[in-house]
Amino acid sequence: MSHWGMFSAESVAGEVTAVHPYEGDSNPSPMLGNLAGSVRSRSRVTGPAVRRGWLENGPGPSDRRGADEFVSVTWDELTELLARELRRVVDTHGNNAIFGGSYGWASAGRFHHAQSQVHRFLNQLGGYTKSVHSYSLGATGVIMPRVVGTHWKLFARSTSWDVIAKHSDLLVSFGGVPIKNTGVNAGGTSGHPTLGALDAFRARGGKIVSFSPLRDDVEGDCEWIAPVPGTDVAIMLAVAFVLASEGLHDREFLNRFCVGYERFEDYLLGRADGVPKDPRWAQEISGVPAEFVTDLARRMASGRTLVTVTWSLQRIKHGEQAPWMGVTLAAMLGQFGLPGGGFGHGYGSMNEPGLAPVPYPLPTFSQGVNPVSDFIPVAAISDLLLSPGEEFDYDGRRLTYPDIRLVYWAGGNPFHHHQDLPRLRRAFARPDTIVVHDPYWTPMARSADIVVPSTTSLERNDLSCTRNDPLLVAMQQVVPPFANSRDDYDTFADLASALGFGEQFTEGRSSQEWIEHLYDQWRPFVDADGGNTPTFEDFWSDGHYRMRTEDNLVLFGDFREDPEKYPLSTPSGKIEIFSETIESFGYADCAGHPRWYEPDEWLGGPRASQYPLHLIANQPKTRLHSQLDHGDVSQASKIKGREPIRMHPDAAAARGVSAGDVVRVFNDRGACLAGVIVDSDLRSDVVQLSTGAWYDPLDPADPDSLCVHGNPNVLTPDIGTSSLSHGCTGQHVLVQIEKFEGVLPPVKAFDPPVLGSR
Ligand code: PGD
Repeated sequence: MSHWGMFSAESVAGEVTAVHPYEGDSNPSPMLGNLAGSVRSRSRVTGPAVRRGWLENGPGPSDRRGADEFVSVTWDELTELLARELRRVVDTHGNNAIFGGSYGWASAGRFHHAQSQVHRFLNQLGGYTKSVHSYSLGATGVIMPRVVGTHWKLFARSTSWDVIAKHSDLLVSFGGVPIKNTGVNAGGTSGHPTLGALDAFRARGGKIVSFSPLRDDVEGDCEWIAPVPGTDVAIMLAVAFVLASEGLHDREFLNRFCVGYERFEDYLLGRADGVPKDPRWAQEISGVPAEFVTDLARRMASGRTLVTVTWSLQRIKHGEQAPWMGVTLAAMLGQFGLPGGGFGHGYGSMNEPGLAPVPYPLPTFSQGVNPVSDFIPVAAISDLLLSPGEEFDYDGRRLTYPDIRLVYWAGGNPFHHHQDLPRLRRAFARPDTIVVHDPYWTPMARSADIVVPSTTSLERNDLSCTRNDPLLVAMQQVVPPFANSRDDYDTFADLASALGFGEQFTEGRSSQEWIEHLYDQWRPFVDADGGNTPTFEDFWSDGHYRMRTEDNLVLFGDFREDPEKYPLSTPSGKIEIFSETIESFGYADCAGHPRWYEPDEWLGGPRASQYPLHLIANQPKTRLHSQLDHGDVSQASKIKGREPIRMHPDAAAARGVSAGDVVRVFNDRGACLAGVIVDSDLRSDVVQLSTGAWYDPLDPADPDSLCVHGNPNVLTPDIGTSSLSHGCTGQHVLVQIEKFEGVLPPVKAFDPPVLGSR
């Protein structure tokens, strides 16, 4: 099992040679093609390694990270020096001087999940400064619990695809329903039903209106509207304006199930600020014709309409507003909780939304309790390291960044997920020590002091399942561990033992015994629900167990049926179109109801005169984030070895650029190279460069160096969505582009660093 689907594999001499998708999967992800050849890739870390500067000079801040050579050490040496350094930091600076947020997707698998492993270890060490929420859903994770009482139920208990296919008339999707993203599910998936469901929906006469700068955010038939990027909230407001002014809104629903509509309406109609948010006002901002918006509002009110907002819409400055306004629009239509109507968040952002959930908990490896209370919103990593002692706002609280001395990362790649990489590099020069566990020499591993070689999921046994998939899968080892790599569990078990809590960490179990233990602990939940689970031995030889799923769900169906019995977990128990709580925080960048805020970086602002192209840094089609960028499918998409950038023919012609050329993409934060695809299926002032090409600085010693490979995060702003949630804003950035002339520098991202001897 992988995050991008279930498969069986063939291997020869310790390498995976072929991968076959699960026969029950109707639309397997092409990303599976990256797995063959991945175990013995030249980018693998062959054994424990320590940065020479750290080994020779000891712990301390260093701007040589990412540029220094490494020295091979034995496992015993690694355990000894790492245990000593952890003890030093804890004794001298306290446990909150360790940052163990360690964000990242790592691999599928319930036991060998890298974050669970590192968090359990650090908790037992006495705790660590953690991070909260995710790069995927930083804004949603904070705003939605305040508006509808939850964020995770919006996906895990979303209206199912079957219900949409059967009941919806109109899907108005802000951000489309990008099929490429449904290839992926955190923790794995045994099926990819989205494409089939959309076909069935259309065959019944269902229509899709897709607001997106990119045509292919919906595959197949749809009405494609390409507004100025980042202006969706203005369009939603204009639709709401038409509903309110033509009396098409459902007053009864708003009174019974919502609070604060009147306050919002004062703003919407311009009573509060003298600016009616009508379709003409929205046309000025978004470029979408007022007549279209007026007509759309009437169409939306005349049938069963699902308003969907992709996660990408909240990965932008003021990202809280799009999901909040989406909820408000759906509430005005009064179809919340009706089959095929209401609100959806994340259809096409990951496979999970629209899939039926299992009704019981999953097998879980306990992380224990973190005794340290300090935390950061996950996308504040550079702020944390650069500004110790500084105060910041977050969700109604005033918090302080602790002074971090040691950074511990396992299963993530901040050089993929974080924004403004030149700034991140300066931040990573600050701590005394950086430790990274990864199977590969990712840019993050190269920027570490201590590199711990992990196995991949192909080299170990595990259990996999997710909350919206019917199969519990026996993940069976395909090949032996590569070179001198080890399971993260074994590394932590040895370290815990050297630090005096080995027995507490392992509870006396080997990996295989843990897997069996997790299975046995989980069986009673299933059996109490009428399941009939086999013994572990039988399960392991069968390869999977099929669980019961809750089919034909309707998001908030129970709330609509009986709001007194099933209130939302908000202060009012209702949908909070106006939130007294948020208003009471007094934030200038997130007030008590959804509203239009002008973004910092958009084509309508002054910055566009210098950087006139809006770059969409979206999720890649050919890999998961940065994982297996060296794989066959990802490599086949590169142009002269660079990440592909899509440009409209007009934008290309204006710069004398043709398909297959290499261009320099730049702004005042940084620059990268990329290979050109000319494509008319995007706005002429929009370019698209996906995330995930491994960061490859021309001069590894210079944080401002050109990335020769095409990582858009050298360009993106490191600014939180708002004082409320401080989510990631990496999806959008303004750039300029010019043809790259001269000798092309080689791509060295996948070459391991120099490994010297002592
Ligand atoms: P991955 O490339 O998946 O990226 O960021 P994330 O850090 O999750 O990194 C996972 C790492 O784990 C890989 O290096 C892999 O080799 C390693 N790994 C795999 N298995 C194991 C294991 O068993 N043990 C150990 N120790 N390591 C393992 C993703 C993040 O990026 C996300 S979720 C989103 S949604 C964001 N999206 C955007 C965006 O839209 N635009 C921009 N510009 N930036 C983004 N960044 C965010």
